[in-house]
Amino acid sequence: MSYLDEVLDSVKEKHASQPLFIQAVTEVFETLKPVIEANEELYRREAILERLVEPERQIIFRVPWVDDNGQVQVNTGYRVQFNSAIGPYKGGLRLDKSVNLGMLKFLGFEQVFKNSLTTLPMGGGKGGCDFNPKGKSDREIMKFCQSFMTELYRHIGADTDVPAGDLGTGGREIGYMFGQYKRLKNVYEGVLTGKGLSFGGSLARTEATGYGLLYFTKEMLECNGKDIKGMTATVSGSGNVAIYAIQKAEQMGVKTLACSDRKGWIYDPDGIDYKILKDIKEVKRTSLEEYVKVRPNAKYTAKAEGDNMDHGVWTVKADIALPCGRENTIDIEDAKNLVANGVIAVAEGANMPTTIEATKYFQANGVMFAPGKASNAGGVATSGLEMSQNSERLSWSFEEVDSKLHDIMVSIFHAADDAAKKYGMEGNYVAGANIAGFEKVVNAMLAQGVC
Ligand code: NDP
Ligand code: 2IT
Repeated sequence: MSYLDEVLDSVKEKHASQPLFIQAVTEVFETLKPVIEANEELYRREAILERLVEPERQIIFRVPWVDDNGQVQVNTGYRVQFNSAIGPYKGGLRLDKSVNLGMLKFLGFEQVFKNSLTTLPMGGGKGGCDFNPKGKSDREIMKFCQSFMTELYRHIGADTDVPAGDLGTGGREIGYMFGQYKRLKNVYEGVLTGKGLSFGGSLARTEATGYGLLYFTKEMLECNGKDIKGMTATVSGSGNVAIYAIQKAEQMGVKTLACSDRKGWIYDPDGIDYKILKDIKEVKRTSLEEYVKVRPNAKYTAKAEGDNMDHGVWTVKADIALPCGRENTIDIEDAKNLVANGVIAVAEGANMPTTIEATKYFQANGVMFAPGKASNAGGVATSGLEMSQNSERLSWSFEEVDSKLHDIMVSIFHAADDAAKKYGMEGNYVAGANIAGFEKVVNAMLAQGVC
């Protein structure tokens, strides 16, 4: 049995209860074959793959807090410090009732490769909590964030581990966590990114993931002889990534026809108005149902109770599909619908929103497919730029950060494209991104010895 298959089998056996982690490792390993085969003896002796799939440190802790009724609530908090070969651990904090260790290991594993692709010195990590922010008052969110940080603070630091936002964690939560960190440690440092602009945040960080996704998509289309201007798009999700993807799409002359949230989805034949969307989801924090009240031509469709999928959005005919909600929300049926409707490109704004089967179906049918660890890397890349600004105690202008973000996304596309070509898999950006991300991390690991 090949070294790669041996390690993959052992991951499947050892972590059978972590299906998302197994899925993430499988997708990466399948595409690394040519690189591993070329160096099999060395990698096996150095146990490179075993080390890559084993987080350096996994922290699990109790998060007690008091709700508005005086009731004590208890959640489970996590930080997975996955790999620090190329820099301090870096990655977001997810707040959602579905959070568990396997989910954070999948996200942390992806983050290692993604951060490597950004060209910036950042290792990979991820954290979060099974806390459900939905329906909580502002005070409850603050009390939760303070309790979460009361344990997390001892494990992080500007040169150790720098968390940020992710699904369920935005500027409000980062602000409360930063305040508590400062109180406990008595140090004012760039320990979190995505901070408010008055206390060390970077301009363009809020917009970065969505903007970066479109910069990547435009470059990918251009290099395949297509002009993004005049195209149509569909988007899943309507949170941080989705909102700014829709805004940048509009700036590039792309009309977004549909987007979704947990409860339902909207179709707007005139193109989704991102300002209305932003007000509903970011300011009022309410449901997409509100959108159709102000846009009479738009249509709202409710999802069935408990449905995590975005099937509705993927039935709408469009040139580009941008999954920006959560994992595994484009399955094989959705992929067939999209291909039948003539989709040209699929670019992941979320982490692993497409199943492996659906990804392969897109590739087999000539659809350009941009994997999240490349196409959504603009968020963490701009976090890296926030860290640089914090270190030099300066703030760069919006234009300066945005232009660096643009250049990073273009360079990530070419790194993935070149690596795919080098190993005879032209156009397979999944393989290219995995290989390019892997090579840098592994070279650093080998140089640093057994650790
Ligand atoms: P947000 O919390 O801002 O938005 C998430 C969106 O997804 C919301 O519209 C939410 O619906 C929807 N959603 C969440 N859970 C479900 C579910 N179970 N079923 C259907 N829809 C759901 O998160 P972000 O926009 O920050 O993150 C979105 C994705 O992008 C995640 O995969 C995240 O890991 C990834 N990502 C985020 C980055 C960032 O910088 N924020 C960077 C790179 C990747 P509702 O509005 O109803 O809550
Ligand atoms: O998945 C991701 O890349 C993020 N949630 C952003 C992480 C970060 O550190 O900005």
